[in-house]
Amino acid sequence: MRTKVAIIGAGPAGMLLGQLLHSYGIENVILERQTKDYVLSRIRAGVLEQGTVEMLETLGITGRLHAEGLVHEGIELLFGGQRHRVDLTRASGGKAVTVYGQTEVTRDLMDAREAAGLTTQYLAQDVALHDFDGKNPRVSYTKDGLTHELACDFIAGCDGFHGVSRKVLPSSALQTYERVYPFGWLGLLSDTRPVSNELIYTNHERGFALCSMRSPTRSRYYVQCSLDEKVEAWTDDMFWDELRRRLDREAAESLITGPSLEKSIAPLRSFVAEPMRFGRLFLAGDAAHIVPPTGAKGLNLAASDVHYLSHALREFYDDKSSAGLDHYSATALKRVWKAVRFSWWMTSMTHRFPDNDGFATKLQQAELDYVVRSSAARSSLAENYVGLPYSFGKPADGARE
Ligand code: RFL
Ligand code: PHB
Repeated sequence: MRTKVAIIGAGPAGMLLGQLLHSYGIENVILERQTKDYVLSRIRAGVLEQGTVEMLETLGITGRLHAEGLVHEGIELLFGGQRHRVDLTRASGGKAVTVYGQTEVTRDLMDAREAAGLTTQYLAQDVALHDFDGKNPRVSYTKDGLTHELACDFIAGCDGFHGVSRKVLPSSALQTYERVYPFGWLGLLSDTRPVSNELIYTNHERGFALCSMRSPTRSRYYVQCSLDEKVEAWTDDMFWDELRRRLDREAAESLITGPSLEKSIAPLRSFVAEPMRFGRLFLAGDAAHIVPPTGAKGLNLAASDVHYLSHALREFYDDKSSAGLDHYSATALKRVWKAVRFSWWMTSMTHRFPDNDGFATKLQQAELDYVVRSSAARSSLAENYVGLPYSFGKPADGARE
């Protein structure tokens, strides 16, 4: 089999890249290790930047997103027992975010791909990348006991943090940067009415909590937990009690509880691998970088990476120019690092660290108070939360978006 771009991974990065390339007439094949249902069962992101929504709009697949997604013009910060609203739209000059689950984005992309008759190989095992440092890369994999080979012009490694694409690179070719946080998030999904119309990010002495949602009847809540905790040890009642303790009185009293549809623990980490290109292999999304979910940036970064990469590939095929591909890594990393900074800042300001002393706690309180009282600080939070423009920080050396 032969294609132009072999995409490893059918998460948001791979599926979105596949559709963008298809819209430019660039043939591609997606290889995914898991089944379609497995990919769709992972409850992850919930907040889409306006730029991500606009990208999906250009693909003509936002019918369900606009019908079911919830446009949010603000978030609430809860600290010192009081909630403070940050008006994102006012502070960002008119922008907003859309609450629409990652599972739904992926499903819409999968449906569009199927409708267009494009090839996705699910249950592709033992995926291996070959000759990506030359002009004729190949990807081999096994399926149903048979070995297959896919010849291509380029490989896009969109296989997440634990995928193979980054791992095939010699360690001398990559510089990695990492911060592992000493806590995780315990998340619970339930068919209950959300406690508030907007998201509540909470700094509490017992730890961070987040009240989010998927729809007017489906809630997503998180509480900070320690890394050695086991999800099985948390009954639903224990979760609801812990969440209630971290909320203000009004929210605690109006919190509607119910059986969990899903419960899981996610560790928090910042990680960046540089560069995001090695010969004809390009990394995108979680394969190249991870951010803690506090800033709601992971999926949105996957989207901006594939925006840059799809433009660069279009330029290669249409204009016979490699300039966009040559600048892909530098251009994408500029935006990645700003999201790494924002996610680290949101995490630092809202979580309880094991070594938090009185000084660190006072600084957090001062930071939160500053954010809600200073219009400059609110604007800074808002412009990052709704998503920095894709051209932000364009390299001065003429690198293209
Ligand atoms: P994914 O989603 O991990 O998809 C990678 C795909 O590659 C497949 N794969 C392989 N396929 C073939 N061969 C191999 N050897 C393979 N190895 C792996 C996998 O099966 C999978 O299908 O990466 P991608 O596409 O880069 O997307 C990244 C996002 O999923 C991630 O950044 C977000 O979920 C992060 N995130 C959030 N992002 C946001 O923008 N807004 C949010 O509100 C938000 N909330 C969150 C989050 C992540 C969370 N967790 C669980 C880490 C909340 C949480 C709790
Ligand atoms: C979610 O709804 O899962 C969610 C929302 C905002 C975040 C992280 C996760 O910052």
